[in-house]
Amino acid sequence: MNHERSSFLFRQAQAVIPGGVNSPVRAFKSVGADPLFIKKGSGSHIYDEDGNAFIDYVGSWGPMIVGHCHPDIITAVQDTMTSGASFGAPTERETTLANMVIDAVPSIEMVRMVSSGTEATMSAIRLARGYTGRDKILKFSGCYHGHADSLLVKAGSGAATFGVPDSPGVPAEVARLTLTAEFNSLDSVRKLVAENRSSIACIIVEPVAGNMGTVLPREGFLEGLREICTNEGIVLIFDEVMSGFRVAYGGVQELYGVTPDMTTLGKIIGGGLPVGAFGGKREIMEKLSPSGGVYQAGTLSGNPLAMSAGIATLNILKQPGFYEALEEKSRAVAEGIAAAAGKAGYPIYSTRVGSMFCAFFSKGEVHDWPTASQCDTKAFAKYFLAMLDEGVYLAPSQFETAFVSAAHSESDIEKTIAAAARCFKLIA
Ligand code: KE4
Repeated sequence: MNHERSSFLFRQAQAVIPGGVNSPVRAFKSVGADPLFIKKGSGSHIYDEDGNAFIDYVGSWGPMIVGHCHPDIITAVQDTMTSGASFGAPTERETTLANMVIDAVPSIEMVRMVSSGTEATMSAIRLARGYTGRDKILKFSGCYHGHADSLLVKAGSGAATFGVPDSPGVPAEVARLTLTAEFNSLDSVRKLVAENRSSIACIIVEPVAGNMGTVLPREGFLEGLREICTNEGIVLIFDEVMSGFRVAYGGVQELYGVTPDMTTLGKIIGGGLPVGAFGGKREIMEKLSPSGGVYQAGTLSGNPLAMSAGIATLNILKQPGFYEALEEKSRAVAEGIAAAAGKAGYPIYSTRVGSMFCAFFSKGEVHDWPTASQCDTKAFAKYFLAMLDEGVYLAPSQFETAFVSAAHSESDIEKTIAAAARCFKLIA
């Protein structure tokens, strides 16, 4: 497959954009290849600058759940554009989308729009700190919540319970306030809570983890977090930037029946335009400026274009049968790939929740970061590049999630499974 123009464009980009990309994971570093420059998308496909076509399982890392260039979204954005992209003043569309989010997400009584998932989680943490008067936060290894300083933190080594920076530029003093537990380990949470009693403002978790590959919560894990937070006066934040409106219209909290105090959203609610949101109990949200003292702001927050794309997207998602049809396609492709791997003599550990799925190159079960990090990333890279040659565009990292859209056809899924069968044979 010819990638000449993409490589030429990548070199041009590298001269003026750090690493040649505006977000690191796009650089294909962990798979050892130049990234493809995408010219256009349509439905379940994307087309690169060399004219190659790909069945797309990245979907812009989650937003494109209805597929690329959906006519309803194009019309909504075009119509809005003719009356103005942004005013920096309230518009009715913001209230319309707010009401749609409130109607959909069990935990949300009030919601604030922002422009990215990072802004949503950063703001939710500040609000939890302002609401509780506490400074520490608790997150989980392997979970990613965007790049705010407090969240680019890993567990301190040895007995140290305080966090250490996970990136240069994050001050040690900031990192010390972030505690890190193990996903699916309530014991690790209880230990940190006991050692930091009455000083933890919030626990933030991806209720279905999507940033170490797709890792499911074990039975009782989310319920246990809910109980700990209720008993300790800790704000429970579900970071559903990826899973919100993805695994169900009401997200993981609808699917698993566990209601957090706050929820962060992004991706799908913007329909491909920049939107993030954080919402929750009225008594917490009313602490936010200008009704309360916790400051948060944004020039383009809730801008009409992004709101119209989000409204159009959610209007498609709430159609009867949308998630049932997506569930069927997602089951077929995830199970088909796993079966192909087994048949080729290269068993993988396959996970899926709704239209989020992952093939872990691991012989054992994956239920947290320590088990996910044992995967054979070299074998994954070979598989990824072989699938790319077959016209299947997966996330360029073992530690990401694949997404199915409503636009994926039966033929797309059959082609994907057949391609996987050939690729697993190559690497077995
Ligand atoms: P953004 O700031 O990238 O909009 O959202 C950050 C974020 C927050 N919470 C969760 C659960 C997320 O998955 C994300 C972003 N996800 C990554 C994909 N692993 C975005 C891709 C990228 O970084 O380019």
